[in-house]
Amino acid sequence: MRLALCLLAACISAAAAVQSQDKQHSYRNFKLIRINPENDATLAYLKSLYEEESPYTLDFWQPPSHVGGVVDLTVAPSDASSLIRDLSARGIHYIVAIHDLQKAIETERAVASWAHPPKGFGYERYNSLDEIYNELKRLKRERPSLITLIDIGQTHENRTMLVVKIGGGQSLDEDAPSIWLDAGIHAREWIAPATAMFIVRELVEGYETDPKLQAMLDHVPFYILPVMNPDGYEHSRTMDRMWRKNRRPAECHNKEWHTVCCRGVDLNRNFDWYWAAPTVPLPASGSSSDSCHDTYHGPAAFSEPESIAVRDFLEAYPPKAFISLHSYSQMWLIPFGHRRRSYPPDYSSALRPLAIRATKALEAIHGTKYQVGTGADLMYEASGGSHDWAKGALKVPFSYLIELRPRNTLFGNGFLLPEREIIPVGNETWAAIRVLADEVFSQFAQPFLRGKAGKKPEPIALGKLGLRGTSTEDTTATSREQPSGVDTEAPASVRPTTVNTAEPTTTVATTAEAATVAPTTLATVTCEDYGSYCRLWKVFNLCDRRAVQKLCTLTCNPQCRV
Ligand code: 0X9
Ligand code: ZN
Repeated sequence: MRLALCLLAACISAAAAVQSQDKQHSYRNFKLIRINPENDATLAYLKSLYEEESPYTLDFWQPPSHVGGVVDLTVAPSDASSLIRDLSARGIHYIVAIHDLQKAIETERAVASWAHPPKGFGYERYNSLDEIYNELKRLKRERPSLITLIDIGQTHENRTMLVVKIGGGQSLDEDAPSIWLDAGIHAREWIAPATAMFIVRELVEGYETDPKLQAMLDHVPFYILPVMNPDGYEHSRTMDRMWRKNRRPAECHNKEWHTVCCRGVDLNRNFDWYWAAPTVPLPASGSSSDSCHDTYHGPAAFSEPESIAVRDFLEAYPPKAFISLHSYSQMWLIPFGHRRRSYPPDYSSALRPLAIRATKALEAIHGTKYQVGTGADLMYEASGGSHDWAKGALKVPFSYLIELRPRNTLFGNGFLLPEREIIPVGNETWAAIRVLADEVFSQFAQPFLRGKAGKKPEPIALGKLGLRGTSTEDTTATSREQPSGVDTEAPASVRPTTVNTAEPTTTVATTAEAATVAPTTLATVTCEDYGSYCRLWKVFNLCDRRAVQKLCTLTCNPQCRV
């Protein structure tokens, strides 16, 4: 963690502390140390460096979580030799993955682009916010009926948060099934906005060349927020490559004999899902109350303009799938991440199988392997995350956090993924997201379309739609659902296999899912065609023939039949 310490003797005011950050941060001779904690003592030592005040200037890229879980940390040149001495004295094995972080930063961009930055946007480059927004505006000018740009809010530094809607017509329809994708909630994870832009291009160009994609986008639009933390992203480009948080103005507090002032909130700790909850065992490791910490959760849930803007938009237009792009470690993360062994009721029947299919499609492109599981099981517990909130509070059926390349193996530069990998990452990630989009289309849009086309609609697996009742056609989706309202343990067969999996001893109770998934009676249900635009669950909630006829155009509920 990087602390901005304002020594009383040297500078008294918060302004002075903030000013000290006005110079571009050099990482000359900073080291990236990679450790694979082999025992509890090593883990405890690393946790103490992460959670308590450490004598060294450290920045944890991958915090300590469990024995065998790779820990990446950078250390300032002035502290490197003492830290290394300390590690050696404790018998802790480590590698120096990067000897000069500044050099790695300079080689992250193609040599030519570092020396002579090209003008304008490039899909194979890490672009500035202006370049990204100009590209979105250009696409909109070229295809005004396919693309809608939506300003969803302003940041602390008055930057616009720009969502691009692709497909689904020009108006916003709160009832239409849709897919949300955001990137760049963490400023330094540059591959995420670059991948989001790649997906924008795939959708826009594919609309013209791929009839299946066109049909899908006509009924299931994508809402893409390529840079969720615009202030942080620009700060990371211009001042401090390793900046993570947003740019909330500095908060100062007295600490013994000095004043400490630090800026920024970790937006992925600021959502209202177990916000600021302490982890077990104490003290909190995944979410910090210290404004100087990289995982500072903010003064309250949704205290930040960026998280407020996303919440308000999603509450108005709740999607069927929520995807948040991050880096790094090649993991496809499923809710919930706030506690180990805490899962939504449809974890093993819906969320995980789809994640496995998506990551298989991803692997088929370039052989890139992803781990699948919850962030808490595979990494560390962390509360207040956006994908947990999307699933737990907003009830989005499919919610995921994707940690893109690279994997944290022996080599690999962590957040500094070379520009030459942008296109391969885009291609493989798109293959996975396509699987997800196809699933959303077939579950939430196709049933209506079949009816609309005048064909005899096929019986629908109601359980698959997350509704009461099942069809005789397909009971697999609901047969393993757990009682609603509690977190459940994933069956052993689907538990993450790559983690340290001590047998679960407790089940953590949460307010996870609404009671919409419990199967009731078996019945063959046929659909009546009342049109095309209503969502089935609304029909079911109403279950009033006249209301159904007035509002909705298709129902599969026998009680609502005409
Ligand atoms: O810490 C985060 O917010 C995410 N990792 S990152 O390196 N991109 O910052 C992971 C969050 C996933 N959830 C849990 N690990 N619980
Ligand atoms: Zn991240």
